[in-house]
Amino acid sequence: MNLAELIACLREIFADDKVDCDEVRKVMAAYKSNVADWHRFAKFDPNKYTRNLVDVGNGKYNLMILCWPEGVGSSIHDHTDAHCFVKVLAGRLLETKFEWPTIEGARLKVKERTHYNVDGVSYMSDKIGLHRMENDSHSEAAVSLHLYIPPYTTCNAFDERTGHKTQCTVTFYSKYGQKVDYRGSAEGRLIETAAIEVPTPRCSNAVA
Ligand code: 2CO
Ligand code: FE2
Repeated sequence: MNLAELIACLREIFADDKVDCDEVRKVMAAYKSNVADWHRFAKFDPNKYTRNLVDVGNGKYNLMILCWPEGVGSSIHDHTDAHCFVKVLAGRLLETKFEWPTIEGARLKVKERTHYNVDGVSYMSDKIGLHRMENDSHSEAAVSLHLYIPPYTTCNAFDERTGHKTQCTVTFYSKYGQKVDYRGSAEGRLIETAAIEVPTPRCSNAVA
């Protein structure tokens, strides 16, 4: 299965409104990272992680590629009631899961810390708590594939020491392989658009 075939599978799964998390996880795990599939989406910024949109699945989900320079991590954040699947495509990522804050002003409690290597898949949701993803390597960049169901545009970031919450807007560095220009519009515009070509679904074959 290549990336286009993975997308074909996801679109087939999400033709229905119900999300079967096990099925989604299996499909995400069945795809094996191949740089030839995803390099055109993997656009890095040296100072922050970038979010690069790959597919929106008829508005049901956002599939994106995140690029993590050495030593770069996310804030501690929630996922606005979306299901979140993360698959590592290159390098290694550290996920730290936290409990939701319960005591005002108290330090956030760590639930677990897990490293994910290439092709490892993690699942997260607001039911589980909060998380931070980071590339804690000082010598190797990381790339990951993220699936959010349904898509979201704002989330909350949390201060680790106090649990204090701040709303933030999430944006795309590129869409469909084209860098987004945010000058003059909050939505951003593309210089040109190009969609990924998706083959006829062959989901059952791919997952079997
Ligand atoms: N949720 C973060 C984002 O959408 C990335 S961490 O992995 O879920 O930017
Ligand atoms: Fe996240």
